[in-house]
Amino acid sequence: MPPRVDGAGKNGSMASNESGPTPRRDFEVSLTKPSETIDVAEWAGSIPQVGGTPPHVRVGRRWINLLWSIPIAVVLVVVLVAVAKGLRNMPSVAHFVHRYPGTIAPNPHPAYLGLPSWLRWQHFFNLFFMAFIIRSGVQILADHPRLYWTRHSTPGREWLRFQKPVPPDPMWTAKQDSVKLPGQVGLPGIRHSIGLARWWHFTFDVLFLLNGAVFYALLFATPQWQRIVPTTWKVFPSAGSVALQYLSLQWPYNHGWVAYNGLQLISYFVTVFVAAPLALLTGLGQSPAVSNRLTPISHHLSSQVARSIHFLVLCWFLVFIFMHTAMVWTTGLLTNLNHITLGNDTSSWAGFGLYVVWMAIVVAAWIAATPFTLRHPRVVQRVGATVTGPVQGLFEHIDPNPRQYTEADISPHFWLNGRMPDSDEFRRLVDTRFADYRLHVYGLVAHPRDFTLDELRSMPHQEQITQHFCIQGWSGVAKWGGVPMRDLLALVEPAADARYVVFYSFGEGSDGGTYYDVHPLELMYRELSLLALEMNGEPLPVAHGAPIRLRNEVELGFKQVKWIRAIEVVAEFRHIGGGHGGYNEDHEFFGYRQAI
Ligand SMILES: Nc1nc2c(c(=O)[nH]1)N[C@H]1C(S)=C(S)[C@@H](COP(=O)(O)O)O[C@H]1N2
Ligand SMILES: [Mo]
Repeated sequence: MPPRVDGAGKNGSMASNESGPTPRRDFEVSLTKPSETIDVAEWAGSIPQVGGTPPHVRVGRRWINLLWSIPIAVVLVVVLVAVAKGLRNMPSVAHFVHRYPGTIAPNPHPAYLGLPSWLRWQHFFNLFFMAFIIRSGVQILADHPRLYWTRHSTPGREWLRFQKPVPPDPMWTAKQDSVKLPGQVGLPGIRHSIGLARWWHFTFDVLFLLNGAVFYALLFATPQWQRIVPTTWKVFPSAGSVALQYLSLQWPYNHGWVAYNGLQLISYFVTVFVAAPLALLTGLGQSPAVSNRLTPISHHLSSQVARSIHFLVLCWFLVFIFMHTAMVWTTGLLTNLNHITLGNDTSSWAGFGLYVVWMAIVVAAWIAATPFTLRHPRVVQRVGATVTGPVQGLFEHIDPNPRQYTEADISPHFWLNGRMPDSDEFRRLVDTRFADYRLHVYGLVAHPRDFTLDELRSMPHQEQITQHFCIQGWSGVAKWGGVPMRDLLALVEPAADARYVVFYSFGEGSDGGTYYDVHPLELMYRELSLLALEMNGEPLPVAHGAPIRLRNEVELGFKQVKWIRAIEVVAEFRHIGGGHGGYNEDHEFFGYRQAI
């Protein structure tokens, strides 16, 4: 559809346009209103609900199906049990177990006994939050079901995948690479639902972290910390002895009311003081704003390494939850449940009753979460943005260092994403090497103007080697060359009430209607905010956004609009498209601010 050139704008920003030489071009008419509920058949451009593969791990050039680990683990356990049973018949081992029975009992001061009510409540909240963090986390992984140890995301070089090898098709996009999870595993459980999954993940992360902060504080304000912080080296032989006792199928005596055994001590300590903080750090390590700023760290521990470790932390939590629950059930279920629910040391059924209620709440919320998300995605988006928006906003203001990467860091493969423009107008522009291309810059500016590519090429030129972070999880380093946004803005002079900049594309989004995205004007003056005309020293390839794409290095990939046809400066964006600040924000419930 040709742009409207009649100046009949609907955002009331006419005043500053009329003074300019170029008539106002209203690209808003080609925007579409998004749906407010999710119809799975039409979701994300009717993406087919196709699943992935069993996990495969790469060893050198070979890919091994991890389902093999199940029979291997069974055989291993049988062998270990046999070995443990044999060992326990040896006098020296019997002596060792006698010397280190498992629990290093502290002074049984009354303050050490049992679990106080704050701890029992926090345990429940923790369990509830973790359930949703894990579910939504797995959903996020499914949007790019590959893990890497380098920042490059090169197909074939991943160490783990839940997807077939990347097909040789040069136009294969990251969106096509996403997989569907079984509905009750992922949250929301449909393909390419990462925008919504992230809101669940981040919202419950904040709750989990607040709960954890209170837990840390109260733990050390009371003697409770002594339950899970080892204070003697004896914890190691004790843990070994306990492991041997379990493996020989003779359970050690359970002193849980008074103190934990060595194995429990170590696993609780690692979970609370290693795994949980590591989850937070590796989560933040995937943020473009954080990673681009903390280059001394992120140069080695790139966002992909952070993502891989984040996944391994998930594995730790899953194993921990499984073992923990198995132990609760097999080492005196009723007493154990009374400890953690009612805080008494009896074997009545009351604690079991409360446990059933707890679990019923978790299961009910688990079952309701997907239907709720599909019916009220806008609510999920709004709540998520309210809870985590302030943090995201804060991260935008960690100024990234320019040119932190070198030519040697440039990624051999840069994934493609998005839907190529397919209009005749664009095809003609490509055929004529964009000779008739004009970049329309208008809105709340003193001097609205159309730029030819040659004019843009003759403007101040900047090069930057930066890392691109797709919301889906892949990343890539490239050298971008072009016109700094601050130089373009200096020419058109935004009005005093200008606050946002809208980038309109030649391309459509996956549900049809023009792809666009909104950025705060303030971020456009950053050193690295660039209209890129070149990629890796060559004219920008069409697939990567020719003739022009945006670079704003503190934000995720979907905000880097490709195939830019117009830039509008506005005071607010509620009236543009669906009003949420961009195409993916409108249609796929992403966040307008995505510095994480
Ligand atoms: N016009 C337009 N721009 C777009 C998109 C799109 O779909 N349409 N996708 C975005 C997303 S999700 C990403 S990750 C990057 C991908 O850029 P690349 O294809 O150069 O890797 O472009 C962004 N810009
Ligand atoms: Mo993306």
